[in-house]
Amino acid sequence: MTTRDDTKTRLDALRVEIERRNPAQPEFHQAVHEVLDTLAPVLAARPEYAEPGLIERLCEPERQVIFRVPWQDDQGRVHVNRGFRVEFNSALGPYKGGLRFHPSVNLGIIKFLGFEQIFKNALTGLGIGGGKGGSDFDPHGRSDAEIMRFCQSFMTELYRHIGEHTDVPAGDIGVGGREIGYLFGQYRRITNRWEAGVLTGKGAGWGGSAIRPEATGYGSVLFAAAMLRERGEDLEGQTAVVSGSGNVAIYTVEKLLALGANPLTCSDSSGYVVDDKGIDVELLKQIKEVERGRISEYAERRGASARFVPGGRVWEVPADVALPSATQNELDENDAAALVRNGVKAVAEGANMPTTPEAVHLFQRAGVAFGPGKAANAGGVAVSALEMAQNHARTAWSPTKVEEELAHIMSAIHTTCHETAERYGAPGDYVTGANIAGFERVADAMLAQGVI
Ligand code: NDP
Ligand code: 2IT
Repeated sequence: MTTRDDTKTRLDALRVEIERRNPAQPEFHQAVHEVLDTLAPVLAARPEYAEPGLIERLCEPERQVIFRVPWQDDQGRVHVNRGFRVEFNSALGPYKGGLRFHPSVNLGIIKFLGFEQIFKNALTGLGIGGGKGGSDFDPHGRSDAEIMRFCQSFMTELYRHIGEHTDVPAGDIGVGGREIGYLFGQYRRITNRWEAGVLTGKGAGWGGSAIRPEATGYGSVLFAAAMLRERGEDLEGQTAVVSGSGNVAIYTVEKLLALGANPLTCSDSSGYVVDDKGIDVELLKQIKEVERGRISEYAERRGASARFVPGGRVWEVPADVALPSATQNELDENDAAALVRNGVKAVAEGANMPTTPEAVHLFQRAGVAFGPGKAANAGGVAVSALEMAQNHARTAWSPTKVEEELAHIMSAIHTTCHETAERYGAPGDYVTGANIAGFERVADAMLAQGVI
């Protein structure tokens, strides 16, 4: 019989082996460790999951593509970026996951994101596998024409690896509706196919789903509300700190306001704004979505209630709820200690892996409800899967219908994580609940489909 000690020894050995075979990929190691650290109870209880090679297969991408992306700027200078697509696991459906354009992108970052995506996508209950891609291209300060040429060059290679039944990319940092438009145009041109389901996050008039832009932020607020409700509290009337000011942060702020909470902050890589009256979401959208400006402009235009703190971190602002919605490892142990000191009750990760492992443990020890990204931010990819369903049926659902579906999916994810954590002896631990519940679904499919 396999004991928990045997399982732990095996998982520890696997961690060491994964570090050895994937050198210089700290974010990938971090994401894998976080999952492996929580699997011992399920491997001990369900011997079929301890089958040799299952976890090893899960931690090795099915396919990794790296390619050159040459493009010309407006002055005619040639730039060479690197493109990535990591097709991690397709046991549950076509690879599904976003594209990130940011100078920090490298293979390790894309692998961490693709690995997380497997479990997140499993938690949605929909038929989507896990993948991720992107480029070290920096879109900041680039003209529309430069962005278009870059996207066209990127798709000129990527098109041969994707397809509605194979791999379906979407947006992430630096990739929103504009970029998806240019990518889709080039795919259509090269393939001469109107294959709407090859990308999600498309425009409303040409195959996009209602509520896809809003879905990640709305979903993470719904997840925070569900965690609070579990503790007999209501989100209404609570103050919130939100980081980031991109797609996820904007619709997090919008949903907080809609549910009667008070979002006090948002940020970008230059610093943060705090607004004593609560963030004005229309002004935020104007500056960030329409003008593509900097967050300091919000404080300049908002008046006396708001100020800009250059270089600061939103976590120093006291609040009841925290929603990190910018990037990985943006909330460390010191930030967590400050939030706990100031009485934070719940943290829901809108971003992927924004909280360092030390900070997660600190929240859990302090009894703060902690919703990991693979559960809390799954609303975005869930509505992407609904977009694929609409494309397949050549139909378009109303915003009301999509929003109802999203609310239903987020509530089901919360319940699944909560119940799974309890079942495996970790009540209230949403990290364990999310990892085990996602793992069970993928592992069952992998076992049924044989050693491939
Ligand atoms: P956007 O590009 O729209 O916005 C990103 C925001 O985060 C910007 O405010 C940006 O500031 C800030 N940011 C990015 N990188 C850094 C950094 N290294 N340091 C400081 N600030 C940074 O991206 P999204 O809102 O789409 O994505 C935010 C997070 O949510 C990511 O972790 C993403 O993986 C995750 N996510 C996104 C989903 C989606 O559907 N879009 C779905 C699920 C998760 P600046 O402009 O100054 O760089
Ligand atoms: O991290 C994520 O879940 C996303 N960036 C969204 C992926 C998607 O396919 O919609």
